Amino acid sequence: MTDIRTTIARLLSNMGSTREIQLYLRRFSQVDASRFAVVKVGGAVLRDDREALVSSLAFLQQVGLTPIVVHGAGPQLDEEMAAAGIEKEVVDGLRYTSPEVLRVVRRVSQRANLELVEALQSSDVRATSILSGIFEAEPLDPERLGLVGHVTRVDTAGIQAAIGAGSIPVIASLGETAGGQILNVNADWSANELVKELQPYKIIFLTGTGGLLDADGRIIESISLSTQYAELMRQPWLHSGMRVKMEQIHDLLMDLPPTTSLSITRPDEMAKELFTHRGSGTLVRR
Ligand code: X2W
Repeated sequence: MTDIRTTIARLLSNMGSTREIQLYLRRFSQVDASRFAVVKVGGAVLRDDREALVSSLAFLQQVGLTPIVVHGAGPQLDEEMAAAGIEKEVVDGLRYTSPEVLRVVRRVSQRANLELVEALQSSDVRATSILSGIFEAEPLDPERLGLVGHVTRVDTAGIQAAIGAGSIPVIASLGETAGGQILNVNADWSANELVKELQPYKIIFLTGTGGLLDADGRIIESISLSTQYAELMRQPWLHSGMRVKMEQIHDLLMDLPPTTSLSITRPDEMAKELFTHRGSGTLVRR
């Protein structure tokens, strides 16, 4: 059973008083509860950090801030494909998806999803598995990428139903065409499309590194896009994966109300990021 007191004790050890946490709770209680936060969970976090993930999601639900979870399963797909002897091909950072790869994608995404939902439920956290019906998609470039999709429409009905029942929606990153063809969608992309549709108060990206790292491997605490983005993009140490991610974050935040912020953090630091001034991880604002 996940213990709310453990999380609060850990928060307090970072603050010294309950004033800060009360301040944030008060602020968050004014936010529309059906769209408090979209939390994107990378496959590596699901695999390596599930206990902390479950306890931090449980904490949010226990204080009445039901998060909306969308997850990937990239490393699990790599492993499963290697075990099946299927060669991985990456085109423009996306996994070439043949019908054979798609079968693995469906199986592995579903398994990763159910494992998280079951872990939440066995910690007495209400959670709803959502494997389809959210992301309408179309093939992006069938010749070069096979069955990779980009999201064309987001249907939030299933999410709202779960939230209304106090249950954490846990959404796999699979798209579906109007004709019913399942497509493989990059989980950062599906999270971004969900964010554009729902316009949540907070966007949280949970990664293994726990933030954007500078040239010395230290976490950059905050980035103001309007004053620091151009400079950041000039840095030679910003490796290509993170560069693409930052470009996407930039475009996303520019499309949203200026009060929206995005945090890149680790599961065990998520409550600290949300409820303390000092935070943790990297906070990105317009
Ligand atoms: C991704 C979907 C999984 C994903 C893939 O096949 O790896 C495409 O590349 P992470 O763990 O969040 O990276 N899709 C089209 O994005 O998982």
